[in-house]
Amino acid sequence: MSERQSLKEYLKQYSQADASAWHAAGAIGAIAKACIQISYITADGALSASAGAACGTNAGGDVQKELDVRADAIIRSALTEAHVAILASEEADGPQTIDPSSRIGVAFDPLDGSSNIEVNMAVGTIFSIVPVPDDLRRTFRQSGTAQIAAGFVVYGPQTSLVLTLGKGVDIFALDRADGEFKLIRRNVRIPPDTAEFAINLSNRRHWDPVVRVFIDQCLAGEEGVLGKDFNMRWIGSLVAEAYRILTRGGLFLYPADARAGYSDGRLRLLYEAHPIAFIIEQAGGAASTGRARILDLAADTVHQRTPLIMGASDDVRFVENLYASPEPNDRAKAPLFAHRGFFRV
Ligand code: AFP
Repeated sequence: MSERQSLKEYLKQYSQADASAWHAAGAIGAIAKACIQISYITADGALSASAGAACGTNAGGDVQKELDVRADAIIRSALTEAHVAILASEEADGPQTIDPSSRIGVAFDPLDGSSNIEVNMAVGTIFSIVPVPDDLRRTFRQSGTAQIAAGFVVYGPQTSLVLTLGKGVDIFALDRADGEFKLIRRNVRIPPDTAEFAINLSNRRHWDPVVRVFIDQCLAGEEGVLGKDFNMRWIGSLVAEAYRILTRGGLFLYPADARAGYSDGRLRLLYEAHPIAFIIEQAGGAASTGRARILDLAADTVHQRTPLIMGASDDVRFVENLYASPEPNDRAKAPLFAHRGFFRV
């Protein structure tokens, strides 16, 4: 069997492009090495002390698990060794300046989905690599289109790294025989429409009318205006949902809702939605708040939240059209439902 390309060889080729690519390749390599270490700790689960135990709350107000803190420390230490100018993490109040002579900054969620740890479900690490503008303080105030690279690692049955350098999406798997990430899928593409959606249905009473109408149409299946049945998933781990969508297509929705603190949804723009949106778009999908393209947004604060609707491009566009169409209660009869491939009548 031909040797699979290692992440190290892949990054070596990329790093020759220019100074930013060289710095970005160094940061990605450092993050990948840190994630291999995190992968072993998550795999040990309860054997490695109380990894899933709550140990406080982070700056964004989320419950912090012991493993969140450990993962943050591992990645922060790795990036301090790499040539990075400034870091922003879900687990820290504000950005940390490392080496101002570097050309890149890194925003990361060290452990996404950490409420899944104690139930042995997939969790992950998400990262976004951005250029440093003239004013270092504005590094994390740029729109998502400024990103140089983005990726996430899923600690599931397989430890996989999904990566975009701005020219498509490639996937690597951790080869435990030699401790290296190896290329398993090149130029991943997401089908434009789908019959599988992911949303936390328990929040239905809190959603705005558009999301309620849209999901009710999904649930109505063949008998409804959609004209086809759907499958539903909700893993409670953004990286696992994104990986599934990159593998077999689909649509993910974490909309804004009426609960206190959820007026902009739950997910963070800088180190969750921006990197995931970059990857999804690079794979031919779409990522939106329902009213705006995620990558066109710039964060005002490090832990700013955003609604996120991402995956199959035709279906994301359809939800955007629903938001732009007339009164919500007319939406189920909206001409859109009659003319969309997704909603065959
Ligand atoms: P945690 O990191 O606090 O577990 O949150 C995970 C997450 O940000 C994202 O990965 C999931 O898609 C989403 O929250 C799950 O949210 P609900 O628990 O409200 O369903």
